[in-house]
Amino acid sequence: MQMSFRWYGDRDPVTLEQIRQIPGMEGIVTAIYDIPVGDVWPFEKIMALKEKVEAHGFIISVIESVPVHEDIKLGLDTRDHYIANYKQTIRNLAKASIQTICYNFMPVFDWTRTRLDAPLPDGSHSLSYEEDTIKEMDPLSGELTLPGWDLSFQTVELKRIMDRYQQMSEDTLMQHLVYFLEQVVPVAEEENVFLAIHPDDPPWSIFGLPRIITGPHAVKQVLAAVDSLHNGITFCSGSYGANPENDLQDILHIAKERIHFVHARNVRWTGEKSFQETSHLARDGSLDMTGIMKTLIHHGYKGPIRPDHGRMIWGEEGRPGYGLFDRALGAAYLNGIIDAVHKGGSQ
Ligand code: DNO
Repeated sequence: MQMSFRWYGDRDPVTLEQIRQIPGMEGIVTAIYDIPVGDVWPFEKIMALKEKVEAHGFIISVIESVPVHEDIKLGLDTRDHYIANYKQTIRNLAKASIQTICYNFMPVFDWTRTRLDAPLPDGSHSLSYEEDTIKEMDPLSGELTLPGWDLSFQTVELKRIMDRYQQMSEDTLMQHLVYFLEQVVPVAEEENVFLAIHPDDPPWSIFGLPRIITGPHAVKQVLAAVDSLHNGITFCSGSYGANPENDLQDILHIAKERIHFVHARNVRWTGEKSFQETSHLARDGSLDMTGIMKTLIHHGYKGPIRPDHGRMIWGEEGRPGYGLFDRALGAAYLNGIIDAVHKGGSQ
């Protein structure tokens, strides 16, 4: 597996120099953050990012994410224009030898939490989600924003988009995803790029919006809809695992060689549709992190993996979920499991 770390570019308080000192780190997961959603990513900008990452001894293992324009998710007439742009971005990334693209198909909001600094018993804090709180929140009020959200919408526009989604069934949203994939996957095949859809986080409907990438059934459906190795998934343990009904081993088996990227993190279920993020250790949360890693290794998974959200520890301040320290501990833990499984029998 290729151990990787997410880096949010020059404005990230975590630097490439720091990431370099985490043992076993090989790849950087990043994106270009100043291109409006839906525009083509210019080749020159991609190369500038690549050169910066490579100057620090890394490769770009994954682009996370090339965002999908809302018009594609809404199935509007204008979608073909944005799909053509997406194809060109795939071609430009391929020309820069970037092979893996992570994306999601969540309407309007990317990952969502209700608290960014929920205390843990050890004095650290982490991200948490409570369904009761979300029910009382108005996403149009601007009271909550998360790092993955596209904040370029004006409230009026956001309201109009949300209204459109309220009338959309999950089947229709799935059809729009399949329409998109039917167009972009052939380009990914031609360019030898692997597309890896990220699950909805949390994996259920929020704010009355349809959400479709929620569990094993959806994974089966998406993979079968466009049956190509280049149409794959991001296996995100923490997103799928937020729902105790999702059998993570089942998803690993269904997707198997079509897993192109892994996000490894643990959560502790705290109630019905509620959870708190913990350290990566299996014993700290509700997910069998060791079992997940073992299955990936037994399946021969060689692709990129990154420690996902960490707690905030040792007084660090930074991007919620994306500090340096706990993600570095997470990487060390994951590498420990990998080494133990690979070399366990050798002495
Ligand atoms: C959150 C991330 C997500 C993810 C996108 C992928 O920490 O896992 O924002 O990057 O959903 O498109």
